[in-house]
Amino acid sequence: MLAGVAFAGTITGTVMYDGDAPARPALTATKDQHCIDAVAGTKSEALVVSKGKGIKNVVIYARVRGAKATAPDKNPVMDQSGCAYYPHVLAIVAGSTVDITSSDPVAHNVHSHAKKNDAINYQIPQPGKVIPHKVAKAEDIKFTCDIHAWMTGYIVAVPNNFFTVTGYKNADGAWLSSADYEKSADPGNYTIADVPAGRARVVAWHEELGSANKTVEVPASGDIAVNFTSADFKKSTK
Ligand SMILES: [Cu+2]
Repeated sequence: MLAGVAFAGTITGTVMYDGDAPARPALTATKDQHCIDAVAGTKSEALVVSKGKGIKNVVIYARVRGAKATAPDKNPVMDQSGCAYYPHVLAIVAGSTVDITSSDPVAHNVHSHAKKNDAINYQIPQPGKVIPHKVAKAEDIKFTCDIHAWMTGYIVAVPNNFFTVTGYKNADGAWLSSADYEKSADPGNYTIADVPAGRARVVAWHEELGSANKTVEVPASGDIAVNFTSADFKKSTK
């Protein structure tokens, strides 16, 4: 074997809903005309399933021994747009600083329900204000807005850089809306590349379904398929 050659494989698979997904409840804004207009016709993002039975907004990561957490050079952004958190689920590596901001002409507040990280609660009175928020520890954190009760979002901080989110971006790398995802044939495809060969625990998290995990041996080259369905998930007991 040659020194310096990396032995790494790709974990890939699908996350699919068993049976028929429940209809998404419509959201209703009750204050601020901007929000009432923006939210009209939108639906809850808590469980979004495609025509291909794929589940959107599942965070998947691989726990591997010795993996480091490297924060990105450019801070991930959690926006508030149309009186919704955007993206609805933002996955990051622990130690990242998230730029929390707003694009809306109405005041929001960013209310973190973190237990392991700082549980911030800040007003964002006008669009463009940025609150850099360091998320030091791995945790799935719910965010709400105390002004607008229908607003929820999640920052999911994972322990290393081997992570992805289902249904998150289209082929061009742009955010994929839940309405577009619902119409798609996506089976909940995901890919995590360059995972070191050896044992890995593949963990999947979803805000409604809870979490699931499977332990696999990542090959020294090529792919290993790890598929999940909604029946694999158990709700968190915390
Ligand atoms: Cu708000």
